Amino acid sequence: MKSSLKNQWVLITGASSGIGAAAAKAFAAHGAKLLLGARRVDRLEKIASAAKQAGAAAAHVHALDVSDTASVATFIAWAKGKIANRKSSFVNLHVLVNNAGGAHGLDPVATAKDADWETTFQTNVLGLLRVTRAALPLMPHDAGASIINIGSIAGRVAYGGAAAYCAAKSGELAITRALRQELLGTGIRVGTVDPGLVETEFSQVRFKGDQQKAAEVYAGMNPLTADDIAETIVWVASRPAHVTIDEVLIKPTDQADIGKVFRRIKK
Ligand code: NDP
Ligand code: 8X3
Repeated sequence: MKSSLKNQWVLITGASSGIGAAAAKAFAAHGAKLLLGARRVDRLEKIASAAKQAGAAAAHVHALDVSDTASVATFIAWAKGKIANRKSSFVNLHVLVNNAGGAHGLDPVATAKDADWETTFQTNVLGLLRVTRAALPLMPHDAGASIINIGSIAGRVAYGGAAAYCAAKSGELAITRALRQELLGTGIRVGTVDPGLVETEFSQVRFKGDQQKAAEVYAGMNPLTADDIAETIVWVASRPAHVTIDEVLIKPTDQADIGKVFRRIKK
Protein backbone atom coordinates (compact mmCIF):
# COMPACT_ATOMS: atom_id res chain seq x y z
CA MET A 1 0.00 0.00 0.00
CA LYS A 2 1.20 3.51 -0.88
CA SER A 3 2.57 5.44 2.13
CA SER A 4 0.20 8.30 2.89
CA LEU A 5 1.84 11.69 3.36
CA LYS A 6 -1.25 13.23 4.95
CA ASN A 7 -0.39 14.86 8.29
CA GLN A 8 3.15 13.51 8.05
CA TRP A 9 6.06 15.80 8.97
CA VAL A 10 8.36 16.65 6.05
CA LEU A 11 11.55 18.67 6.50
CA ILE A 12 13.06 20.33 3.42
CA THR A 13 16.41 22.15 3.33
CA GLY A 14 16.94 24.86 0.72
CA ALA A 15 13.18 25.44 0.48
CA SER A 16 13.43 29.14 -0.42
CA SER A 17 13.86 28.55 -4.15
CA GLY A 18 13.78 26.11 -7.07
CA ILE A 19 13.45 22.41 -6.31
CA GLY A 20 13.05 22.87 -2.53
CA ALA A 21 10.24 25.40 -2.93
CA ALA A 22 8.50 23.19 -5.51
CA ALA A 23 8.86 20.18 -3.18
CA ALA A 24 7.15 22.17 -0.41
CA LYS A 25 4.20 22.83 -2.72
CA ALA A 26 4.08 19.19 -3.89
CA PHE A 27 4.08 17.75 -0.34
CA ALA A 28 1.49 20.41 0.61
CA ALA A 29 -0.86 19.06 -2.05
CA HIS A 30 -0.74 15.70 -0.16
CA GLY A 31 -1.71 17.37 3.15
CA ALA A 32 1.77 17.03 4.73
CA LYS A 33 3.10 19.18 7.59
CA LEU A 34 6.11 21.16 6.46
CA LEU A 35 9.28 22.31 8.19
CA LEU A 36 11.16 24.57 5.78
CA GLY A 37 14.72 25.85 6.13
CA ALA A 38 17.07 28.14 4.17
CA ARG A 39 18.97 31.37 4.77
CA ARG A 40 16.35 33.67 3.14
CA VAL A 41 13.52 33.53 5.66
CA ASP A 42 11.44 36.21 3.90
CA ARG A 43 11.18 33.89 0.90
CA LEU A 44 10.43 30.87 3.09
CA GLU A 45 7.50 32.74 4.64
CA LYS A 46 5.91 33.33 1.23
CA ILE A 47 6.44 29.69 0.27
CA ALA A 48 4.89 28.49 3.56
CA SER A 49 1.89 30.71 3.02
CA ALA A 50 1.41 29.35 -0.55
CA ALA A 51 1.87 25.80 0.81
CA LYS A 52 -0.95 26.30 3.32
CA GLN A 53 -3.20 27.49 0.46
CA ALA A 54 -2.17 24.37 -1.49
CA GLY A 55 -3.33 22.05 1.33
CA ALA A 56 -0.44 21.72 3.80
CA ALA A 57 -1.70 20.63 7.23
CA ALA A 58 0.98 22.96 8.67
CA ALA A 59 3.92 24.93 7.29
CA HIS A 60 6.60 26.37 9.57
CA VAL A 61 9.82 28.13 8.62
CA HIS A 62 13.13 28.80 10.34
CA ALA A 63 16.51 30.18 9.27
CA LEU A 64 19.01 27.49 8.35
CA ASP A 65 22.57 27.67 7.11
CA VAL A 66 23.65 24.10 6.43
CA SER A 67 27.30 25.19 6.33
CA ASP A 68 27.16 26.08 10.03
CA THR A 69 26.90 23.28 12.64
CA ALA A 70 25.38 25.63 15.25
CA SER A 71 22.70 26.80 12.79
CA VAL A 72 21.84 23.17 11.97
CA ALA A 73 21.58 22.32 15.70
CA THR A 74 19.28 25.31 16.35
CA PHE A 75 17.14 24.45 13.33
CA ILE A 76 16.71 20.79 14.29
CA ALA A 77 15.92 21.69 17.93
CA TRP A 78 13.23 24.07 16.58
CA ALA A 79 11.92 21.31 14.27
CA LYS A 80 11.76 18.85 17.18
CA GLY A 81 9.76 21.38 19.19
CA LYS A 82 7.26 21.80 16.35
CA ILE A 83 6.80 18.05 15.87
CA ALA A 84 6.33 17.17 19.56
CA ASN A 85 2.83 18.22 20.51
CA ARG A 86 1.26 19.08 23.86
CA LYS A 87 -0.40 15.67 24.19
CA SER A 88 2.63 13.58 23.31
CA SER A 89 6.38 13.98 23.21
CA PHE A 90 6.54 11.41 20.39
CA VAL A 91 8.61 12.87 17.56
CA ASN A 92 8.04 11.49 14.10
CA LEU A 93 9.85 13.10 11.21
CA HIS A 94 8.58 11.13 8.20
CA VAL A 95 10.59 12.65 5.33
CA LEU A 96 13.91 14.50 5.28
CA VAL A 97 14.72 16.13 1.93
CA ASN A 98 18.39 17.17 1.82
CA ASN A 99 18.15 19.61 -1.07
CA ALA A 100 20.22 22.68 -0.09
CA GLY A 101 23.21 23.04 -2.38
CA GLY A 102 24.41 24.24 -5.72
CA ALA A 103 27.45 25.02 -7.85
CA HIS A 104 29.71 28.06 -7.58
CA GLY A 105 31.63 29.14 -10.68
CA LEU A 106 32.60 27.18 -13.79
CA ASP A 107 36.35 27.68 -13.61
CA PRO A 108 38.91 25.00 -14.40
CA VAL A 109 40.95 23.72 -11.48
CA ALA A 110 43.91 25.83 -12.65
CA THR A 111 42.11 29.08 -11.89
CA ALA A 112 39.25 28.17 -9.53
CA LYS A 113 38.81 30.00 -6.22
CA ASP A 114 39.12 28.49 -2.75
CA ALA A 115 35.91 30.26 -1.69
CA ASP A 116 33.91 28.55 -4.47
CA TRP A 117 35.32 25.12 -3.62
CA GLU A 118 34.68 25.64 0.07
CA THR A 119 31.06 26.76 -0.40
CA THR A 120 30.44 23.83 -2.76
CA PHE A 121 31.66 21.27 -0.22
CA GLN A 122 30.17 23.04 2.81
CA THR A 123 26.67 22.88 1.33
CA ASN A 124 26.42 19.79 -0.92
CA VAL A 125 28.56 17.47 1.23
CA LEU A 126 29.10 18.69 4.81
CA GLY A 127 25.67 20.33 5.01
CA LEU A 128 24.03 17.07 3.97
CA LEU A 129 26.02 15.16 6.61
CA ARG A 130 25.32 17.71 9.36
CA VAL A 131 21.57 17.92 8.75
CA THR A 132 21.25 14.12 8.49
CA ARG A 133 23.20 13.52 11.72
CA ALA A 134 21.07 16.04 13.58
CA ALA A 135 17.74 14.87 12.14
CA LEU A 136 18.20 11.09 12.51
CA PRO A 137 17.09 11.02 16.19
CA LEU A 138 13.78 12.54 15.03
CA MET A 139 13.10 9.63 12.66
CA PRO A 140 11.47 6.63 14.33
CA HIS A 141 12.32 3.13 13.18
CA ASP A 142 9.93 1.00 11.13
CA ALA A 143 7.53 3.85 10.37
CA GLY A 144 8.13 4.13 6.62
CA ALA A 145 10.35 7.21 6.98
CA SER A 146 12.57 8.42 4.12
CA ILE A 147 15.74 10.41 3.66
CA ILE A 148 15.83 11.78 0.11
CA ASN A 149 19.04 13.47 -0.99
CA ILE A 150 19.26 15.66 -4.07
CA GLY A 151 22.28 14.67 -6.11
CA SER A 152 22.97 15.41 -9.77
CA ILE A 153 23.94 13.87 -13.07
CA ALA A 154 27.18 15.72 -12.23
CA GLY A 155 27.80 13.17 -9.46
CA ARG A 156 27.85 10.43 -12.10
CA VAL A 157 29.54 12.13 -15.09
CA ALA A 158 32.40 14.62 -14.60
CA TYR A 159 32.82 17.70 -16.77
CA GLY A 160 35.46 20.40 -17.10
CA GLY A 161 34.89 23.53 -15.02
CA ALA A 162 32.92 21.57 -12.45
CA ALA A 163 35.59 19.46 -10.72
CA ALA A 164 34.52 20.52 -7.23
CA TYR A 165 30.79 20.33 -7.95
CA CYS A 166 31.12 16.89 -9.59
CA ALA A 167 33.25 15.69 -6.67
CA ALA A 168 30.70 17.08 -4.20
CA LYS A 169 27.76 15.38 -5.91
CA SER A 170 29.79 12.13 -6.22
CA GLY A 171 30.25 12.57 -2.48
CA GLU A 172 26.50 12.94 -2.06
CA LEU A 173 26.00 9.65 -3.92
CA ALA A 174 28.61 7.91 -1.75
CA ILE A 175 27.02 9.29 1.43
CA THR A 176 23.58 8.08 0.27
CA ARG A 177 24.92 4.57 -0.37
CA ALA A 178 26.87 4.40 2.92
CA LEU A 179 23.92 5.70 4.93
CA ARG A 180 21.65 3.04 3.43
CA GLN A 181 24.03 0.41 4.82
CA GLU A 182 24.25 2.12 8.22
CA LEU A 183 20.44 2.31 8.51
CA LEU A 184 19.77 -1.26 7.39
CA GLY A 185 17.30 -2.78 9.84
CA THR A 186 15.82 0.54 10.97
CA GLY A 187 13.21 0.69 8.20
CA ILE A 188 14.41 4.20 7.28
CA ARG A 189 14.72 4.41 3.50
CA VAL A 190 17.58 6.32 1.90
CA GLY A 191 17.49 7.47 -1.71
CA THR A 192 18.91 10.01 -4.11
CA VAL A 193 17.18 11.96 -6.87
CA ASP A 194 19.78 13.04 -9.44
CA PRO A 195 18.58 15.56 -12.02
CA GLY A 196 20.10 16.81 -15.25
CA LEU A 197 19.35 20.38 -16.34
CA VAL A 198 16.55 21.95 -14.29
CA GLU A 199 15.75 25.63 -14.83
CA THR A 200 15.84 27.22 -11.37
CA GLU A 201 18.11 29.84 -9.81
CA PHE A 202 20.92 27.25 -9.93
CA SER A 203 22.74 28.84 -12.92
CA GLN A 204 22.21 32.39 -11.58
CA VAL A 205 23.96 31.29 -8.40
CA ARG A 206 26.68 29.43 -10.32
CA PHE A 207 27.39 32.53 -12.49
CA LYS A 208 27.03 34.93 -9.53
CA GLY A 209 24.04 36.82 -10.89
CA ASP A 210 25.06 36.95 -14.58
CA GLN A 211 21.58 36.50 -16.10
CA GLN A 212 22.82 36.13 -19.66
CA LYS A 213 25.23 33.30 -18.86
CA ALA A 214 22.52 31.63 -16.79
CA ALA A 215 19.97 31.88 -19.63
CA GLU A 216 22.46 30.40 -22.14
CA VAL A 217 22.51 27.13 -20.17
CA TYR A 218 18.87 26.47 -21.14
CA ALA A 219 18.79 28.28 -24.53
CA GLY A 220 16.82 26.52 -27.27
CA MET A 221 16.12 23.38 -25.21
CA ASN A 222 13.31 22.26 -22.91
CA PRO A 223 14.85 21.85 -19.44
CA LEU A 224 13.24 20.06 -16.54
CA THR A 225 11.21 22.23 -14.18
CA ALA A 226 11.47 22.27 -10.40
CA ASP A 227 7.96 20.79 -10.36
CA ASP A 228 9.19 17.75 -12.35
CA ILE A 229 11.73 17.02 -9.61
CA ALA A 230 9.28 17.77 -6.80
CA GLU A 231 6.83 15.24 -8.26
CA THR A 232 9.62 12.64 -8.33
CA ILE A 233 10.60 13.34 -4.71
CA VAL A 234 6.98 12.92 -3.59
CA TRP A 235 6.72 9.69 -5.60
CA VAL A 236 9.84 8.30 -3.88
CA ALA A 237 8.52 9.26 -0.43
CA SER A 238 5.10 7.75 -1.02
CA ARG A 239 6.16 4.22 -2.03
CA PRO A 240 4.99 1.45 0.31
CA ALA A 241 7.13 1.17 3.46
CA HIS A 242 8.84 -2.03 2.24
CA VAL A 243 9.99 -0.36 -1.03
CA THR A 244 13.12 1.80 -1.34
CA ILE A 245 13.83 3.77 -4.51
CA ASP A 246 17.63 3.82 -4.27
CA GLU A 247 18.57 6.17 -7.10
CA VAL A 248 16.67 8.16 -9.71
CA LEU A 249 18.56 9.73 -12.63
CA ILE A 250 16.15 12.15 -14.33
CA LYS A 251 16.99 14.27 -17.36
CA PRO A 252 15.21 16.47 -19.88
CA THR A 253 14.39 14.62 -23.09
CA ASP A 254 16.59 17.21 -24.83
CA GLN A 255 19.61 16.08 -22.74
CA ALA A 256 21.29 12.74 -23.60
CA ASP A 257 24.22 13.31 -21.25
CA ILE A 258 26.34 16.08 -19.73
CA GLY A 259 27.21 18.36 -22.67
CA LYS A 260 24.96 16.39 -25.06
CA VAL A 261 22.03 18.76 -25.32
CA PHE A 262 19.70 19.22 -28.28
CA ARG A 263 19.03 22.93 -28.94
CA ARG A 264 16.52 24.35 -31.41
CA ILE A 265 18.42 27.14 -33.11
CA LYS A 266 16.25 30.16 -33.94
CA LYS A 267 16.74 31.35 -37.56
P1 NDP B 1 18.31 27.11 -6.39
O1 NDP B 1 19.50 27.99 -6.44
O2 NDP B 1 17.05 27.60 -7.00
O3 NDP B 1 18.03 26.65 -4.88
C1 NDP B 1 19.07 26.34 -3.98
C2 NDP B 1 18.52 26.31 -2.58
O4 NDP B 1 19.57 25.93 -1.68
C3 NDP B 1 17.99 27.66 -2.12
O5 NDP B 1 16.78 27.49 -1.45
C4 NDP B 1 19.07 28.16 -1.18
O6 NDP B 1 18.47 28.94 -0.13
C5 NDP B 1 19.57 26.83 -0.59
N1 NDP B 1 20.88 26.97 0.00
C6 NDP B 1 22.04 27.29 -0.60
N2 NDP B 1 23.03 27.38 0.31
C7 NDP B 1 22.47 27.12 1.52
C8 NDP B 1 22.96 27.09 2.84
N3 NDP B 1 24.25 27.34 3.13
N4 NDP B 1 22.11 26.77 3.85
C9 NDP B 1 20.81 26.52 3.57
N5 NDP B 1 20.27 26.55 2.35
C10 NDP B 1 21.10 26.85 1.32
O7 NDP B 1 18.77 25.76 -7.12
P2 NDP B 1 18.04 24.33 -7.29
O8 NDP B 1 16.68 24.35 -6.75
O9 NDP B 1 18.23 23.93 -8.69
O10 NDP B 1 19.00 23.44 -6.40
C11 NDP B 1 18.54 22.54 -5.41
C12 NDP B 1 19.43 21.31 -5.40
O11 NDP B 1 19.33 20.65 -6.65
C13 NDP B 1 20.91 21.60 -5.20
O12 NDP B 1 21.46 20.62 -4.33
C14 NDP B 1 21.49 21.45 -6.62
O13 NDP B 1 22.85 21.10 -6.60
C15 NDP B 1 20.62 20.33 -7.13
N6 NDP B 1 20.58 20.17 -8.58
C16 NDP B 1 20.14 21.20 -9.38
C17 NDP B 1 20.10 21.03 -10.75
C18 NDP B 1 19.70 22.11 -11.69
O14 NDP B 1 19.99 21.99 -12.92
N7 NDP B 1 19.02 23.16 -11.24
C19 NDP B 1 20.45 19.72 -11.36
C20 NDP B 1 20.91 18.74 -10.41
C21 NDP B 1 20.94 18.96 -9.08
P3 NDP B 1 19.10 30.27 0.52
O15 NDP B 1 19.97 30.90 -0.52
O16 NDP B 1 17.90 31.07 0.89
O17 NDP B 1 19.86 29.76 1.72
C1 8X3 C 1 23.22 20.53 -12.07
C2 8X3 C 1 23.28 19.88 -13.42
O1 8X3 C 1 24.67 19.65 -15.53
O2 8X3 C 1 24.53 21.85 -14.50
O3 8X3 C 1 23.57 19.63 -11.07
O4 8X3 C 1 25.86 20.12 -13.47
S1 8X3 C 1 24.66 20.38 -14.26
